[in-house]
Amino acid sequence: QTPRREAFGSRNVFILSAIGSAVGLGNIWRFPYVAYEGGGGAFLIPYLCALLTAGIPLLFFDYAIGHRFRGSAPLAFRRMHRAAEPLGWWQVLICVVIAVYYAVIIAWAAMYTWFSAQLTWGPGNENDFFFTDFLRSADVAEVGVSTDFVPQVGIPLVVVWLVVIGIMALGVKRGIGRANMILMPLLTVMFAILVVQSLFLPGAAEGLDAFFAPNWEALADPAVWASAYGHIFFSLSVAFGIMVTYSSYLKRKTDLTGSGLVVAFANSGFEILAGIGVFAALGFMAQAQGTDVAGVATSGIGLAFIAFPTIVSQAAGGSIIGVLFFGALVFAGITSLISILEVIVAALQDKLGWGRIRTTLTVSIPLAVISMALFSTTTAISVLDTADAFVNAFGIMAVALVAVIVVAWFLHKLPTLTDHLNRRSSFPVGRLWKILIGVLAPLVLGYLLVTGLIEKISEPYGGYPSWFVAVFGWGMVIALVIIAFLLSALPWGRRSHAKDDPEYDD
Ligand code: LEU
Repeated sequence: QTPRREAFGSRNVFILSAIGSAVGLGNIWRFPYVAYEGGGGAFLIPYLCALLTAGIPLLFFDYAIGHRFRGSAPLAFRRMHRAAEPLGWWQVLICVVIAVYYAVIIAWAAMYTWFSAQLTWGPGNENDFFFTDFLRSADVAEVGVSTDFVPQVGIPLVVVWLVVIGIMALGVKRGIGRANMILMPLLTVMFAILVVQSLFLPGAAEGLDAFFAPNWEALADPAVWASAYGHIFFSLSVAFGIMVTYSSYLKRKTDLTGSGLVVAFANSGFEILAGIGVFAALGFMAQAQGTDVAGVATSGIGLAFIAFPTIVSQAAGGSIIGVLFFGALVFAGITSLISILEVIVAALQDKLGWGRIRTTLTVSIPLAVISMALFSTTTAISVLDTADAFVNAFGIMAVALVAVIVVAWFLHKLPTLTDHLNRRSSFPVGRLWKILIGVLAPLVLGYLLVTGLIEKISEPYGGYPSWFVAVFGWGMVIALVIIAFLLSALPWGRRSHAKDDPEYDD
């Protein structure tokens, strides 16, 4: 007897969990700088275009697939058409790559929450502390991929894995749903306090000026539009299985598009709030260092682990800012990481018909080991940076492109999905949605893929040695596709969910 498919406790828990997935590191450390660099206030235009013409339509697309075909990504695509199963596994494997590095950043942030409380890095020493004392960074060009274990990274990483394994093992309702019910309100409160506190820092107004001042010329630059579209997929967690999986746990009679709009706008709201908080703090940092905001603005690792510690050292009440900021990264990160892992767990559960705990352990332990092996060592940062760049540019974008083309043009499923969305939904979709998914999305994604390809071929990524980029960049993204086909070729377990979900027929 196949176990019954799990479900979220209610639509609200689903919405909160979907927001939990969407709101993550991307919102906090990527968006503010993408917006600033892409024209400040003027960036709102490409951003809204990307959200309305690609982000939200693809979110509906994922929801419709997961909810109509009631399965993890491989199962849902397989139910659409047997030959489409590899698409699902490709999405699962993208999540495997993201999971192993996403966990590491959460572990760093957890340590920095602690460091902030006592300014462990020693004011003025933030940069050296991060690279030399904390990560013990070595250069891949000199040492290759190192196996030297760095305990101050490895130990919190084990803790992060134990926490998420615990949540995952409890299942969709008691684990994922409940974790989001607790962490999301907490995150919102912490973040709100952080933003308000940043606004009172001296120099905050200059930071906000820099963030919002519109540079209209940026709109003529195709790269700005590309960055808006590129950002939105990662930020909304669309196109790599997460929303397919989560929506498969929703009751049959659910308003899908209404939920999607709530999730999308909550995610954007959070993003803009993060921009305000981050730039207010950067304004303070610029003033304290006697330079302008342009001189200190940055994103990603540089923002979180160098600029923010500097702000924490210099601001009055800096430790509180640090604890709130890094604590927010940890909470936002965990609720995203569990959604990434659920894609993998659900896929295996469906394919093999295994129980929750057995599947969770089978998935998580190897992932935890890989993540430890690659990222608790002195060359962590190069591997992480390369894997992130390539999986975004050629994993997420590529699978999204192939999925919309296959579903729209080869399987002709858009009418089925439209009907499904419109059955219960408060916001009807129609011709426009089909055009956005079937025509505009392929064009935009195709453009992004080609420009990304040209850029990454024309100069070696990140200045790393070419053997290194060949393995962790190109090799990795190509391996994902090959393994996806191999996994699809494996037979479905006797107790798998392939055929017999009574709720699937409708
Ligand atoms: N949407 C998440 C973020 O913005 C990432 C995703 C991979 C879960 O960080």
